[in-house]
Amino acid sequence: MTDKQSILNELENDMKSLNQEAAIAAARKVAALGVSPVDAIDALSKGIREVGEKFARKEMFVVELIYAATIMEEAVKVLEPELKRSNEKRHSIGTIVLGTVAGDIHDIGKNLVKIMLEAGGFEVCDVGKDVPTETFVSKSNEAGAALVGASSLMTTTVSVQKELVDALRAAGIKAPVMVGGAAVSDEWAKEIGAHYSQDAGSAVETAKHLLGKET
Ligand code: B1M
Repeated sequence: MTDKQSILNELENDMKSLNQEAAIAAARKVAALGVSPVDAIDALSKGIREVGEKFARKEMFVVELIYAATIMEEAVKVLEPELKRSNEKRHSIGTIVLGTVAGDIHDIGKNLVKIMLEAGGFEVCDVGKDVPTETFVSKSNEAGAALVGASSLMTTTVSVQKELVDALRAAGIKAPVMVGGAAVSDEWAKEIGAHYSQDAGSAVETAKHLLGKET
């Protein structure tokens, strides 16, 4: 196995076993080994999703879920400078208002999407997590959003994305809406008049495509 593959396996396994110290140490080796920070985040994401599955099977407690989130946040902090360096920053392509919908406090994925969009040349107005629909609408107006991005991780909060699309249109805001998050699908996005993006990398491609800014 190559050094690159073994560091990715290490990151995934450190997350699964909730070993913060080892995960941070492995994240620090990523740049030196020439491993893509995006691949490193994918490996951590695989690990944290397995933690989520164990939680769903009642094999882990919520406190362990919280700890996994802390490990993810700390490891992303280590990887973030390299992530930004690996993408050339150009002039702003447009402003994106981005947040996690009301009732949902999951923001790790949304924060990764933000990092990638900024690195891809967008200006991001991050409205945060558990954001009331009215705040999305007012911030979109204020910022002159070219695109609105809404994340949702739970089956119980995806319906808020529809509420958001409807509220934006009712307020006369025509900006396209991009949706994503573990509980979202392409079918759902189409059903509510939005556009689906599966991960942080493809969010940049989708945003550029929606704004007609493909290179
Ligand atoms: Co929670 N949680 N959680 N949780 N959590 C899930 C989502 C769950 C699936 C776990 C499970 O049971 N298997 C489950 C939801 C079940 C359902 O759908 N109904 C769940 C639950 C139930 C809960 C609580 C209710 C638990 C409780 O308190 N009893 C509670 C929710 C409270 C609330 O929101 N009101 C809760 C809390 C938490 C923590 C606080 C402990 C923590 C979040 C910390 C944080 O975000 N700051 C947490 C975590 C870590 C998870 C799991 C394990 C991992 C989520 C994550 O960070 N993934 C998650 C399991 C899972 O997702 N399978 C789970 C890594 C991240 C990089 O991926 O967020 O999918 P993701 O983002 C990706 C893509 O989806 C995409 O790009 C990202 C990067 O590639 N993407 C977009 C995301 N947003 C996008 C937007 C876009 C485009 C792409 O355009 C705008």
